[in-house]
Amino acid sequence: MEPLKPSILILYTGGTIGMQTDPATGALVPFDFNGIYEEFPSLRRLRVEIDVMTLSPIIDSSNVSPANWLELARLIRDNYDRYDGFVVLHGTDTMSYTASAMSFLLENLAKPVVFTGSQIPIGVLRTDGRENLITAIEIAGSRTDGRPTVPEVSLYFQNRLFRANRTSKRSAEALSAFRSYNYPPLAEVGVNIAYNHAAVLRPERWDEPLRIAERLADGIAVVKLFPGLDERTLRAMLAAPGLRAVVLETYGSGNAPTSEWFLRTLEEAIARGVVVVDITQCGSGRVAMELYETGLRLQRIGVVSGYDMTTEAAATKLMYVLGRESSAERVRALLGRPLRGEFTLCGVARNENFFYISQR
Ligand code: ASN
Repeated sequence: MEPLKPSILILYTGGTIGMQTDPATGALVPFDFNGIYEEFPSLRRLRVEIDVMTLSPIIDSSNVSPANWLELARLIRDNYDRYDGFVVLHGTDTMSYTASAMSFLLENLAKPVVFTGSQIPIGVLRTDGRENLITAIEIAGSRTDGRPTVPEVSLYFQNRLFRANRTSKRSAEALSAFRSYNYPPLAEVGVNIAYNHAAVLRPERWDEPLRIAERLADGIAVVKLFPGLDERTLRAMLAAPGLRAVVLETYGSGNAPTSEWFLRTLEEAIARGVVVVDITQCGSGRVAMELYETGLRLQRIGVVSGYDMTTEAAATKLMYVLGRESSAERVRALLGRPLRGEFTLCGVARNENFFYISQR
């Protein structure tokens, strides 16, 4: 008997991938993914069953909000038992934020959730969307030794599959728009899909029911340091009503000025209960606050290390953790360990075949 075909649910949220040219007017109009087999007959050869759900309204991803993330998480939860994998079509501009948020929101995930999109509309001849879509579907349906090959939230773009919460959009122009500077690709796609099995996150238990977090905290700010940031401006930012946490984008390996006003302003915010997480504004590499005096001073006043997290992962992890926990001690404990492989505690990400530094 033929083995059952994997069933995949495509969740279409909007973005460039869903656009095609209206032959009558020449303007870009939304593509109807329900007609996916008619548009891409070759999909039938993939040996997967596909259903499509279109979120309403479809949006340019610049308009995405945490409320949309919670809705997406609920849709995945409500359909979790019916499908073997999920493909989320999303605009590229904020895809890394949504996909990072989803990695935290989906607790006990044991099935693939693959995000993809495109830089050129799917209805344009030279689109990158067709390959991104077809390969994302194939990855979402892939099984190894009877289990899903990539049972985590991932992002597929231009021949590479990444852990979603390690990615950032790095090019507004190139078709290879995403990078994962601090973690190796989960798969490289050429003639074949070469999975990097050792790098893939697997659940501790496969049979735990999927749970989702129902709340994401607000009051999160991202503050990027630059020489010239003055006391009045920083003080105003940290005095924002309802501020609960700050992702502080520091220099190099987590360094910041040692001027008294700067440290005092941060220390006062921390004393008011604001959580401050230190991540580097460099693309690749990690925060090591103990390395220089300029980082050590931050550590002493209670700034938390963000290790090698991206801004996208740090901001969404704070929303998730602060939405879930009210005790400052629990918050610190959850920030201090990787929950979904979003940072590497020490050293450079390593696996058997591969000593990975950067893809620049
Ligand atoms: N503005 C689009 C979006 O993020 C960009 C894209 O999808 N390439 O929705």
